[in-house]
Amino acid sequence: MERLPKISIVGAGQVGSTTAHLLLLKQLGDLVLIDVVEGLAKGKALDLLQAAAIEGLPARVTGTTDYAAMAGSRLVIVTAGLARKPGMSREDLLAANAAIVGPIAERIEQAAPDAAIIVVTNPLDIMTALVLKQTKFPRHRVMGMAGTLDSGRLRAFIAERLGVSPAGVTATVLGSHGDLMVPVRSSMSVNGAPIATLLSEQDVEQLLSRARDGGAEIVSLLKTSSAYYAPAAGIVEMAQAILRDAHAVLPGCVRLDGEYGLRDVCIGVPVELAAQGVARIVEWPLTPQELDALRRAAQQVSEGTQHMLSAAKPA
Ligand code: TXD
Repeated sequence: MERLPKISIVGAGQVGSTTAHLLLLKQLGDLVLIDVVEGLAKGKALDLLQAAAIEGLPARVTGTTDYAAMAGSRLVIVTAGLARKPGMSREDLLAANAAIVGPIAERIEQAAPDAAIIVVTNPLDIMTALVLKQTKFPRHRVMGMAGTLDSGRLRAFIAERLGVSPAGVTATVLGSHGDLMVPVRSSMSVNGAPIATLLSEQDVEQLLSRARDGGAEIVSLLKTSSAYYAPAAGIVEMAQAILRDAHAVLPGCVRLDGEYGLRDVCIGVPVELAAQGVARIVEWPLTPQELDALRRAAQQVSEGTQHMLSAAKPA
């Protein structure tokens, strides 16, 4: 059986296991699931192996509690941590998830020093900064997933509203994963027609606000968990671009070193994804309003990151 690139998923909960299933169906890698809960990753791995047999697909899937199993991974996906419950903001998860993700980053650095990392745990932008700091990896190998999800949500709502296929909808969301997401209105279009020619300002606002609250809408319906099918699809869109060396331009959370006039902050911008991870940060010609919104988002993430890092320092 041909060896595929090794992909490790840390956190075999809703998002982690759904991601594993999609990766397996797309035959993108040999999978290792890791979770602190005894038996959970192993059980999910067995279930996935059996699903693959029914699909007639070759699969290597293992589950363990041992971080050393990440050794040799091309890609590590971090989904470990708490998810939101109704009424909680992503920021409410900060302290608890920092205490989970910080040590995981150190284990990745030890076990898989050459891997690219996709961070998924919330609050996303701050967790990406934490993983970057703890692993000391170059910035092109540490990225956060949120923009592909938020853009997908927005495309779904636009397509539904206009009764068209989402494949014809172009809409990208940059900025922070949360209230300060930055939809790039200037480039939103449907089958080549600018959005402003198809929908009123008020309609567009309504769709943007539904996309912004898309996660909370699902949390309030599910009550005991948050979304996982679309998040997994957003992760796999990025993973596929890396593993297939596609040079696809997608929104991703990366540390900026002067791009968009911003420095030392992890925030969602267009990135070209290829075998090495982020091959390039793409600087789109944003309108002054979009640029301003991106800077405001970056300011908030930067303050949150500083707060977390100073709280994590020993007294
Ligand atoms: O757009 C995005 N970035 C997001 C982020 C979209 C959806 C979900 N998002 C966040 O991902 C969410 O707010 C959470 O912070 C994570 C994971 O969400 P999920 O819905 O998968 O949560 P679960 O089902 O509770 O799974 C988390 C798993 C669970 O099995 C724990 O036992 C495990 O994480 N966990 C750990 N695994 C390994 N190592 C450690 N230390 C650990 N701690 C918890």
